[in-house]
Amino acid sequence: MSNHHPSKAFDLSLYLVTDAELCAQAGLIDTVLGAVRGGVTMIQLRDKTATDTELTAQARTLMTALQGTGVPLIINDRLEVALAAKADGLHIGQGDGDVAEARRCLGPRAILGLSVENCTQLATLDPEPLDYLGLGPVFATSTKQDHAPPLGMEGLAALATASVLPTVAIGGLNADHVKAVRQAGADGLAVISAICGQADPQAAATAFGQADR
Ligand code: TZP
Ligand code: MG
Repeated sequence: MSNHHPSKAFDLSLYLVTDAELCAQAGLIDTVLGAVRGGVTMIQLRDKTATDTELTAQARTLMTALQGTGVPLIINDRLEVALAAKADGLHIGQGDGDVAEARRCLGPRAILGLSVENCTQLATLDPEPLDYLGLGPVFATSTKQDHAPPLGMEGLAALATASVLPTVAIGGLNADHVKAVRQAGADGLAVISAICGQADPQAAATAFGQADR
């Protein structure tokens, strides 16, 4: 994998981003563990409304639950939470703070990801502190409010091809999109509702692996 910290192993193939509301019924931990049994390779804890204290408690519980699975836990946006919970990494969006500063705080071993929504953002970023890019939204989605204009598969391909970093596609994706996303040149798919919102998160995750052939 062509990142700047070759000792770090991570696999973007199927990247589950959590949503508190969509996970509420099955429970956050059970949703995540089911998804991991179904083949999810990365977890991002994302909750725009929880306090740092609440999110840190959830992150610590998830870190313990994920021990031995080899699946890293990434925290969305909250550097302080990532540090307090000793999570495996942090994912930040455009305007969520300075990437170089985040890297300095987290140290070289943490996985650091950045969301990229268009060619200008890609052309102007410094890849050095980063391990991967999230590219999206590929399609319009109701899961994220006020998202950037959708890229479509062609827009995704343009960004994925131009990126020097590994990439994961996000936004309106489900198991039917596995082939197209791979053909566009992305290393994996990141999903919320295709797994979190489902009655059986393990089966929902498994469907992505079965589509991959
Ligand atoms: N960033 C871009 S789209 C999105 C995020 C967090 C939401 C993806 O949710 P879903 O349900 O997989 O479309
Ligand atoms: Mg953000």
